[in-house]
Amino acid sequence: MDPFVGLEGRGKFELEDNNQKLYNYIKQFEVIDNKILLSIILPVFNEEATIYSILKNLPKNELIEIIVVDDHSTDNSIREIERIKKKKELTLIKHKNNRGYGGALITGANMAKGEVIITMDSDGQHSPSDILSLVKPIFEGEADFTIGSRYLGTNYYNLPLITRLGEALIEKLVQIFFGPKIMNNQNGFRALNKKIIPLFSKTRFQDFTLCTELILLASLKLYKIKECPVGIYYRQFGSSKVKLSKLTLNIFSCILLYYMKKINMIFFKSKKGDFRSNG
Ligand SMILES: Nc1nc2c(ncn2[C@@H]2O[C@H](COP(=O)(O)OP(=O)(O)O)[C@@H](O)[C@H]2O)c(=O)[nH]1
Ligand SMILES: [Mg+2]
Repeated sequence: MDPFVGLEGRGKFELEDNNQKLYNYIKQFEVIDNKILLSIILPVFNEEATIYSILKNLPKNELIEIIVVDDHSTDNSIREIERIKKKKELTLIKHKNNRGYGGALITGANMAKGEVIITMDSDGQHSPSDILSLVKPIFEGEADFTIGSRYLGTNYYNLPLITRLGEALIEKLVQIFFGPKIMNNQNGFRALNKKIIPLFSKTRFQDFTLCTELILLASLKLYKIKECPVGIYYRQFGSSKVKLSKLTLNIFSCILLYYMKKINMIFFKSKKGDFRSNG
C-alpha cells in the first residue's frame, strides 16, 4: 500500500500539485549553469515497505537532487531503492556497516551539492508537501536552519506521553542554556543553508542525538534557527528504531558537553578581552 495515498490531506494529486508549487518557487533562484538548488537527503534503515513510494513521490527536477543513504539495511530496502532508481534519478550511497541515523546524515551532507539541504525520514512520517514551508525561510534569508514542527502544524497521531515529556524537557534545557526555543526538537524533517554543512563534520554523536547536537552547534555559531509547521503522520509499517533510554542518556550528555564548550568559549573570549585591554 502506498503510504502517501489515503492519508488525510495527502491525496496523490495534492502531492503533485505541491511538488509543482515547489518547482515554481525555486525556479526564481535558478542561475545560468542550472546548478543544484535543493538536495533532499533520506537516511534509510530497513524501510522496505515505504521507501519505494516515498522516493516515487518526492519532487525531482534538474534543480533538485535526491540522496539516499542506506545504513546497511538487512531487509529488501536496497532492492526497492534500485527498483525506483530505474525510473527516477537519485544517488544511492550504501554504508558497509550500520553507522546510525546521524552517521547516514553526515554521509549525505558531505555529498550534497544544493544551496539548501532537506533531511527527511523514509518511513512515511513526513510529507513532501511540507518541503516548501521548510525551504522558503532559508531561500529568503530569514533563517539558516529550519526544523519542522508538529506543534505548529498537525500531528496525525497520538504522541506517547513519555516522548512529549522528554521533548519538553529538552526544549527547556536548550532554551535556558543556549537560547533558541525548539519544541519539536527531535524532528528529522529539517532544512539547512549549505553554509551549515561544515557543522556536520564537527558532530560527535552518530545516532538520533544528532538532532539535538545540530541545534546546539548551530546556536553556538549564532545561526538563525526557526521552527516551521509540518504534518507528522503515523508510521504505517515497521516500527521506530529509537531506543529511548540510550537516546535520553546521550542527549543529556550532549547538552552537558556543549554547555561546557559554551562556558569555555565565554571564558576564553573574556581572557582574550582582558589580554587586549591589559596590552
Ligand atoms: N541511517 C540510519 N537511519 C536510521 C537508523 N535507524 C532509523 N533510521 C531512519 O531514521 C528515520 C527515523 O527513524 P524512526 O525509527 O522512524 O524514528 P522515530 O520516527 O523518531 O520513531 C527513518 O527514516 C529510519 O529509516 C539507523 O540505524 N541508520
Ligand atoms: Mg519514524
